[in-house]
Amino acid sequence: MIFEPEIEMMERNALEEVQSARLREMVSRVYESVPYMRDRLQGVGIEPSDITGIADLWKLPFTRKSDLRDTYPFGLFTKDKSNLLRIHASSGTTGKPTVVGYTAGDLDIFGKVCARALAGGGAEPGMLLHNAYGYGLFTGGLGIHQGGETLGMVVVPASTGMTERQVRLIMDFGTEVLCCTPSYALTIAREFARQGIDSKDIPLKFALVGAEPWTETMRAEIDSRLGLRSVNIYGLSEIIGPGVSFECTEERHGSHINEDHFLAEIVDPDSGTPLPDGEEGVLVITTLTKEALPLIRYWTGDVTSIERGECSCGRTLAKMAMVKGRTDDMLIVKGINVYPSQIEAAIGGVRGLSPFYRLLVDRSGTLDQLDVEAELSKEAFEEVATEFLSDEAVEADHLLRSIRDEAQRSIRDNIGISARVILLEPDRLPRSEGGKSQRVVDTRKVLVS
Ligand code: DLL
Repeated sequence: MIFEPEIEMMERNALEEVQSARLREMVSRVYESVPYMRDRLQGVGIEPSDITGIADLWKLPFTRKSDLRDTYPFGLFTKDKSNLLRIHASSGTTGKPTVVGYTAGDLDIFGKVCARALAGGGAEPGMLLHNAYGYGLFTGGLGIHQGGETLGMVVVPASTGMTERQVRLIMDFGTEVLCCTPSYALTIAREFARQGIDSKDIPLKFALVGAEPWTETMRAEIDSRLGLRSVNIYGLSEIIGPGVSFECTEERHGSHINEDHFLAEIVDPDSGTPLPDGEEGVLVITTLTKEALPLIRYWTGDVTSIERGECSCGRTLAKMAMVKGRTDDMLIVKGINVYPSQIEAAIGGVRGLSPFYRLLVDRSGTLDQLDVEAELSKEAFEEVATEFLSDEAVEADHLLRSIRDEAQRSIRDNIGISARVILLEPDRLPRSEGGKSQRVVDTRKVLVS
């Protein structure tokens, strides 16, 4: 189902006209009402009249997370805080949190873009939506909640944690749609298995997962363990929250960007130069309709690429590839750039491994060392245990070594880096309780321990 077909299937010329008109209006509004941004634009010699349409976008300067921090809490807002209906904030592991605000109009857009995503993922009015994104300052819980209500779904505001209860509610209510992070979807799947519930008896049909990078291997795992069809949902608080882009269940290949609200570009991470469609770089977004916190060329830090063209679902909205990671999550190991999701993809195809892994980066002397802790799948572990018990320790050892060697080879062949793979028993690594998962422990910066 397409929630707003008149927009989501709009002809590109017409869409670009809408974008240009909205961009002109937005730049003038920001110039008039945000002194910090007026100074920034004047500093690079830009007057609102210089921006006649989307072809002039490149002339505008980037806005970065540091601008939000420097003007904490409300310095980039166009409206006085008494005109807002809601505030969210990102926890911010370092320094001040990033604060974002919404007018009534912004919340209306938030609900609609999330409704578009839910509909794209297979949800329909009247279906039950189990929302296991965190409720609170994080945008995931309330954003998806409002999207569900906007679509006419019955929302179960489960939030995160208490996984046993989540499973019971889904079974008792006969819930069709699940929303949570991909890592939490796997935690929920494990709880279903623990309770002895077979995937074919789980009522769930669709899942919209996002808020952190994930891969096709994880998708296959989520789909088969929960007996559903999962799609990606992407977004960030600064732009609105979830609902910036979403996959359609027809293709599940690229996430449609809600381009009537969010103008997307891909730029070179070093020079900031816009890159052509299909090339990988940093996603930069300009909000076209946001009232409280409009942002000009916001540097998301997320690495992806954009494709335009026909989609079998009928939508004409451009699509962005799965986010590979954030430029600030990128590890440089022995001089080679590595995103955790690349390691995940490289070991994902190795038979005998589960989707759970963790990267440990350390330095001995001047040499970086990358260790990949990877859990064995339950089946492989049982095979090894059976061989040990029946006095076939040599075969067991052989099996473990072959899994390890294949994982190391795959990392070397795919990423060009040598890593030591450490095999763990199932369930040894910390599991997601609903929030974003931490996959990297980098001790290179530790001065004293
Ligand atoms: O994570 C909003 C959200 C909630 C999106 C629920 C999807 C579902 P923030 O906490 O501000 O907002 O974090 C935004 O998370 O810049 C990406 O680095 C990452 N991210 C979000 N969605 C995806 C995704 C929410 N589908 C940051 N794939 C973004 C990969 C994602 N990374």
